Amino acid sequence: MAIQRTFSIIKPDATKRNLTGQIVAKFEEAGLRIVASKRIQLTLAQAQQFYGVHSERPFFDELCEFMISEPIVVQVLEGEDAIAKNREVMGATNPADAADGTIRKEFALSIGENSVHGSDAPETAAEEIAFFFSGLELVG
Ligand code: YYY
Ligand code: MG
Repeated sequence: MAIQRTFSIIKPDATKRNLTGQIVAKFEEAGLRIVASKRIQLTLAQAQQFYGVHSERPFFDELCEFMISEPIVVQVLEGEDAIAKNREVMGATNPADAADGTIRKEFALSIGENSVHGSDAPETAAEEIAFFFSGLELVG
């Protein structure tokens, strides 16, 4: 596997509980490098666009309201097989199903308030990075 970049969000439940540093440490311990990082607060329109693929799902409104409820930290992570590695470090969507040592097992509050987002494929990683960052902000 080659060096990849993936997109990550530290979600409102985690920024609110001051867990940003502990979550970043998990990425770095797994060999993922932070090549871009910023703290922002989404508008409702931005949250709806970002999660547009889920617009027909019953949890969509709640998800978007949650994502705008507090600041988030958006990041680009780089490393060997970064997309899969990040998903591994994150753990399963539902913290009840997440493996020991994963971010969601340790920190997530529920399936909705689950502390982190991570891209699921090369195409979505490229789209999500471009949604939040310009090329000049990516410093490898
Ligand atoms: O990629 P991942 O975040 O692990 O899960 P997705 O299936 O893409 O869902 C995105 C997001 O939606 C999830 O992180 C929480 C929320 N969600 C929910 O609130 N309830 C569900 N049953 C499924 C997902
Ligand atoms: Mg997803």
